[in-house]
Amino acid sequence: MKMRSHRGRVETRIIVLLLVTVLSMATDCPSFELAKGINGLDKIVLRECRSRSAEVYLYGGHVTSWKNENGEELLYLSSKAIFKPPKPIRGGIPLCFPQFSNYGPVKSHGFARNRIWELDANPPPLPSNSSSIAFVDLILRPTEDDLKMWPNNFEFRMRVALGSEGELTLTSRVRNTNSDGKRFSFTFAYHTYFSVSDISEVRVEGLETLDYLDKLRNRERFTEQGDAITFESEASIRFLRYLYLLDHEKKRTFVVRKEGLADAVVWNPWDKKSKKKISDMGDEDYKHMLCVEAAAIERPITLKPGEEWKGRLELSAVPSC
Ligand code: TA6
Repeated sequence: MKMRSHRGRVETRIIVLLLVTVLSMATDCPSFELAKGINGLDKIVLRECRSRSAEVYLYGGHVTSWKNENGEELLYLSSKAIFKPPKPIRGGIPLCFPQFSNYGPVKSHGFARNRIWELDANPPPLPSNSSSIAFVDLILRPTEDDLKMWPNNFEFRMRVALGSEGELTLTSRVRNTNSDGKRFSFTFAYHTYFSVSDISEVRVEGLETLDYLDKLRNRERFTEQGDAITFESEASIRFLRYLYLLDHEKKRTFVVRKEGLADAVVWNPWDKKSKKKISDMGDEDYKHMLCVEAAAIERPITLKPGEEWKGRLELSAVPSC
């Protein structure tokens, strides 16, 4: 692999930071800015004039905030979230790569969410979404430790974009840069934590007739019969296709559109698990969050050297009755 020196990386980062700052100052209504987040970690803030915004930490390439035109937060972020590497941030949109959960030899949910990503000054062209108001490009390359865990060279590029209607789009591109002719396979998820009014007031639609695997029933395969699922206990299930998350109390529907991501996971840890096993989550937080994750799990993605995979997630929040 072509490993860049630490000094090279620092210099590139300083140039990119200067460029971003100059561009941000050049407009009355800055579309993005660099800021210090919790515990001094670097974050990028994407904005448009009507209070819509999104925030992404370089730590984990992790989106931690997405706000609508009223400044309301649409993602759940735990008040107990530990913003201290290597602990992943609880809430927002963790990236699971190169492995989802414990489906393989790498640690659960992979290592991308535990790494400091870099700003990508010169990403290869990505067909731009003309409605994007602000976006930022990030890149992750493997560290020596990653290569011990998962011996594959890759470039993982991600664009986070805020659209003119407030939609949030994450586009991931993973390229195999192995120089020894070796293919690699990986699984992936955008582990999105949505903020909901009350878990007993929400339902997920768009799942009828789809097959699913229930992790709480030995990952057995079932076929969904109903037109929606509601929540009364712990849930950890995996579906296909795109989804709608309806929050009746807030009169809001989240639409989850996905490309290149055949699976979806729906997860809520419920009371016992969040109290006993998830120390970085408040005891009652399970009532106000639901993970609806766009993923590629059942059929891992396989890339030959030089090949690239793209997985796109678009989230929008629309009024509903
Ligand atoms: O996506 C669902 C899941 O795999 C659950 O089984 C649960 O463990 C969750 O992710 C959170 O994982 P984490 O490692 O972030 O605590």
